[in-house]
Amino acid sequence: MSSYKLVNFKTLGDERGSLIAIEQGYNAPFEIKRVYYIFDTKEGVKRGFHAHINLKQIAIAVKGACTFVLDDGKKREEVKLDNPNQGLFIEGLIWREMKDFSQDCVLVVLASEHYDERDYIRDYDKFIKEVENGKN
Ligand code: T46
Repeated sequence: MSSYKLVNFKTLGDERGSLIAIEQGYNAPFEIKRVYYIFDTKEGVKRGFHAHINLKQIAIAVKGACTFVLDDGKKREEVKLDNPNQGLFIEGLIWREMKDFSQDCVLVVLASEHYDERDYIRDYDKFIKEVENGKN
């Protein structure tokens, strides 16, 4: 099963400022085994250019903004992340590219599995073949 969607997180704010909590089983629908963050991305840089076979992830621009290009093998869509109360949930065979990082962008990603290069498909033609093989 492959899909992606934007999810909204509740902001717990008071006079001191804002706080968002992400809890496994509540607003994160998978066991969180890994957290990584991408920051100091140089101007004009594009990242990603791969799909995952099994991984589930939630990506949050906790500061600044960036744009995800999401491709399910049939259609391409752009999703801009520019708000810490929004997360992009991605599961399964979705080709992703990231671009238009603002200088201050900090992109935090929660992942369902430990890092494993074998879960990556980094060749677009191979990704399309996997989709056509019905693994999507
Ligand atoms: C994804 C998008 C949104 C590790 O050693 N451990 C890790 O957990 C990760 C994520 C990466 N790495 C190494 C592998 C590469 O040598 O860090 C280097 C950069 O990784 P990569 O080129 O895959 O980074 P992005 O920004 O293209 O993609 C990353 C994630 O890899 C990927 O899962 O969905 O962010």
